[in-house]
Amino acid sequence: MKVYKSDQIRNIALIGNAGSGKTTLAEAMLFEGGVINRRGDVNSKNTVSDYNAIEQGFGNSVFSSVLYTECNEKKINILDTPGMDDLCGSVVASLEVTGLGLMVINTSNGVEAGTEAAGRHADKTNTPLVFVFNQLDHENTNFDQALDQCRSSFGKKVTVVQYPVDAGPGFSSIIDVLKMKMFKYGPDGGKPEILDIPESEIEKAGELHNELVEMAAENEEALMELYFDKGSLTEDEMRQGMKLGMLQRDLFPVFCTCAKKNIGVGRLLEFISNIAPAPAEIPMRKVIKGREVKMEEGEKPSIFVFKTSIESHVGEITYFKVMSGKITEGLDLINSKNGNKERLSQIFVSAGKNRTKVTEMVAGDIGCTVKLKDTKYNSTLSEKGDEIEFVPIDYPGPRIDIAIKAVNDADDEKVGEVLSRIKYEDPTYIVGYSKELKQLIVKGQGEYHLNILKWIFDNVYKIDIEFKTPKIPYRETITKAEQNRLITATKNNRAEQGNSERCTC
Ligand SMILES: Nc1nc2c(ncn2[C@@H]2O[C@H](COP(=O)(O)OP(=O)(O)OP(=O)(O)O)[C@@H](O)[C@H]2O)c(=O)[nH]1
Ligand SMILES: [Mg+2]
Repeated sequence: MKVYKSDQIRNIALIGNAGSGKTTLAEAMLFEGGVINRRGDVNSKNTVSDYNAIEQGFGNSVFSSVLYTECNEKKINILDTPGMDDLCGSVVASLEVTGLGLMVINTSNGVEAGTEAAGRHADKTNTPLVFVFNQLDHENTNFDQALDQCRSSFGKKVTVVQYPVDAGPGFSSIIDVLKMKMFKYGPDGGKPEILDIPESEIEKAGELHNELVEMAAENEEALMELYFDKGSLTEDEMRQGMKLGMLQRDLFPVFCTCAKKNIGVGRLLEFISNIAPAPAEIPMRKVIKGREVKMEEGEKPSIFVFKTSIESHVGEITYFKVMSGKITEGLDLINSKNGNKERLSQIFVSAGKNRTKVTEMVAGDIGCTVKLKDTKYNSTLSEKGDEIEFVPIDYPGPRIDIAIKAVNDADDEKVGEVLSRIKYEDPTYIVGYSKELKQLIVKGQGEYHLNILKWIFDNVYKIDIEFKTPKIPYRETITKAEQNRLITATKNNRAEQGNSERCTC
């Protein structure tokens, strides 16, 4: 496997409503980059990203998957996140680590609850967005309506770079107003024919091109001057302006795809490889301990762990981003949380469950390792004597709580053990024993989140569990006489305080 330099790396997170097509898009991206030579399908349960048994059981993504592809000599790391809002923990972590969100929209539904929820996470983490208008081959697809809805929810910064010519079941052609060309795809998608814009579309394409030029020029004074002088910008100047606009979250470009038929995916990757910010171009994660770190290859090495997963036959897999310097196989680093030495005996790049060993990895890249002793999500590993701790990921707080119990009393202890593992894989489960209620309480994001927990107990650990409403804690009620006594005592207290204050004046 090739070793990529920092400036050859791009990191993106696929976010959006459940079923909008993120996993299908990821599959097409891997295919386009030559990482796989056959595209799987979520319905056939053979995609690279949804490889967990639970994902195949539920028919949707449950965990974020770490994948990569290649385009124009750049390695594009892709974090495919689940769209169900109950699983938002991995959306937040993925946005914080990648710094660019691809918001996938099902154009037959427009903006959905999950689109808005993902948008809120992107706002909170201050992450730039690219909109991917997907499923343009649907009978009910409606590009204009989806665009209007995105503009009402996300503002006028949602800017058309591409629009479909023939959206609907025979969808094949996209007009690109950055390149001012039409891309026409065959039935199997892939490489398009690049054609001149047809006569009938020239006026519309010209107007949208001008809108895009203005949106790009607005981001830098020099570009604005050029635009006033020449009345236009070159493709490179537009790219420069668009990149600045994206970084400032003033421009959210819109791209068109039919992920299922691999239409528009290659061009989207090309745009990411050309315009998406390199890791050093996004704001550096702050530290809460140690020196200020720069995302540079020449710095001392440090990595930030954003995900832990447990897989049968492998054990614990630790996913990280290299935050500075270069890491190599066999490197010893210190976990700043507990002071333990950890050896990176093997480092891998990951495409779902397939891991490829690499000898080194540089600042900005995303990879994984195995067999660490005691390093979980939110840990920083750095050199001895250069202990650093990055700001932890701000996971969303719980929205519901429930008491959990083994159906068979003999399994009670095992339930506790399993929960303490699961909460490392999904930190939005919070587990604790309430001494007051004498119940084991799980806090989570919602009913779906709890269904997932039940599935894991049933299918992975084969332990029968039941959920119960937490007991209501017993509190003494205050009698009327006692209330009166407390009121009189408070009044006397206040009067005494007032006196003492006056005395000191
Ligand atoms: N017709 C059509 N179907 C699509 C397209 N993209 C995805 N689908 C289908 O939409 C369904 C959901 O696709 P996924 O890729 O699993 O969607 P997702 O966004 O990953 O869903 P979650 O993991 O639940 O968030 C599947 O049946 C796909 O085959 C598309 O461009 N056109
Ligand atoms: Mg998915």
